[in-house]
Amino acid sequence: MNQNGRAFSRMQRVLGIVAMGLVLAAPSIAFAEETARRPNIVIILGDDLGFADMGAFGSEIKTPNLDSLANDGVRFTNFYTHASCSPTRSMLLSGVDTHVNGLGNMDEWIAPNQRGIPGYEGYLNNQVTTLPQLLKDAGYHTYMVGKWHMGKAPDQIPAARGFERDFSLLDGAGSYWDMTNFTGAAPKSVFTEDGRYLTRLPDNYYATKTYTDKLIGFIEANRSDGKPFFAYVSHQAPHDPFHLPQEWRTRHIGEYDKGWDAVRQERLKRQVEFGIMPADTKLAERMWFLPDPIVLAPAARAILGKKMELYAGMVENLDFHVGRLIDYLKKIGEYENTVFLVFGDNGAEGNDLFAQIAGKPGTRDFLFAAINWSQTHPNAWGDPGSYVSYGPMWAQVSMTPFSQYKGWLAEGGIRNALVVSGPAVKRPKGSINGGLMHVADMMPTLLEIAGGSYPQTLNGRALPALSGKSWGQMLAGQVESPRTEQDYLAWEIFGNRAVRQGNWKLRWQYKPFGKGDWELFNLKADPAERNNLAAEHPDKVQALLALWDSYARTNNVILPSRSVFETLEDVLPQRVPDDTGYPPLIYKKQFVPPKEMTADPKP
Ligand SMILES: [Ca+2]
Repeated sequence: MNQNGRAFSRMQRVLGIVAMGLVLAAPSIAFAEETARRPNIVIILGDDLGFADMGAFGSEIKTPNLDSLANDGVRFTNFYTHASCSPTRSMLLSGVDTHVNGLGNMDEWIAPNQRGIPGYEGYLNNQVTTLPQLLKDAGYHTYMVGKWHMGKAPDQIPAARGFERDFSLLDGAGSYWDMTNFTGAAPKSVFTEDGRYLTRLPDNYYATKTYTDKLIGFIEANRSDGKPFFAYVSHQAPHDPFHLPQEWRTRHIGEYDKGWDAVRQERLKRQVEFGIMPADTKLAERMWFLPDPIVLAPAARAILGKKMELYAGMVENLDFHVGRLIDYLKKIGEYENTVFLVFGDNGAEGNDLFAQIAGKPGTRDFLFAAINWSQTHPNAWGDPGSYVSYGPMWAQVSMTPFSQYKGWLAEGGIRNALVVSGPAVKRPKGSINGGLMHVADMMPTLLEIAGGSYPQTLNGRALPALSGKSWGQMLAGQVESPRTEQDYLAWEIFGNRAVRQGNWKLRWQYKPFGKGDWELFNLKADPAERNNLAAEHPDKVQALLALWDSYARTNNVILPSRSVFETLEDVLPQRVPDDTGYPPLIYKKQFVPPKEMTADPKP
């Protein structure tokens, strides 16, 4: 670019800054006086990455690059997503509640009574606009790599929703090595590159590596024009199937044979040392249908441990490629001027997706899996054609110290680790904050950082109000939370419901993960949701119920007539009744006769 061009683009930036001043009454993220350049924004999303999976959040998994962002920024411990992939992503990119933006239910699980109703389209609908669109309007380059999961039709793909460049997997999951997907009806994953549907994948494709290569290429191609960029790095990793190159499979051999309880205890100990969890935190109950690992034979523990070895490898490989991106940004001098946001999109995956799809012998999809997902030998785990996930025991480890996992509205389904770093963050480097935050807050926060604005109308139609709150003042260190004690958050997915206000949370879940009734928890005293206080605090239950009703009315929540979880009670073993002492059978202690009446057998 010549000198005149540079001067012109500088003038555009100044004009953008002036525009921001008009739009935002009191912008708390003041970049204007410090630097003439607006920061780049990089969102690094780990698919099904758990709260406790980064080293900086207590994991033994080695994530030096993600940890370096945590050390340069702030770790947030009260950050909420939704309980599954596309609902979280829809709020991230629209800033609007799922029941309004089209992901009132996941496309894969829309109930009969939700079909055809606005807000339940199963893709990001046209009632909302998107963060990349508004950032593009504000003068940013907008790039996306990785998983989209919010629609496949030409008007629903990343290129149609504000991304200038993209390399995207449109499906919710699939092979990391090729285009193989999961069902006979939809056997191939669908990819786009710059708005064109791909006929095949690039040579030497491996999802995490290729996404990173593509993104670096996008940034490199435009970097001489001086415009800031927004990159949505929506990694497929570490979502199952655990597919990873050979050299990443063997870094933790035998390390998990000690079993899930021991690893959870170790992670909690580190979380307490770091100050992520309070010193008196107790672990959530081990799910009642899981064995105590010490009762398992060594071979069984080794084979279950190997699944966690592969998961750890997936996370470490993800971290490695994040490190490549960081190194590249440092090399071109953009690292210091980049805001990073790192988080997982929902709780770790403890459900058996593969069994849900292909678990029933005699079905079409069982046959499809037998042909396309046949590499079942442990030595082939990680290869194309293998399908490994790690089960509820290790998902609980990933969500230490919380209860339950992905799909549910217990903390293990919706609370995740968040790191924010970069020029917008004025809090001490490496510090930890417990403010109450939500993924829908990212839209107003990032618009504030970028000097963009949220319009009231789109093509003459009113846009729905943003449901989140900007973190501007909090990142600047002026307040400890974007929310007051009166503000509340609420969720609904698959018929499960929850609301949180202050330290209190009210939750309704299907049996047997819930009671099929409202349960009340004090998350400050009991983050692992061990003690249901509903009977002791009926007034609090009523107050929170009123908030949930208000949320449901405002957002047109339609409880599903069918749920993925509705028959789970018939599938899982019965929970030992809470009422201790019943049935007497399992509480009868060993009868010990009076010692003086005992004798050895007669010869
Ligand atoms: Ca996910």
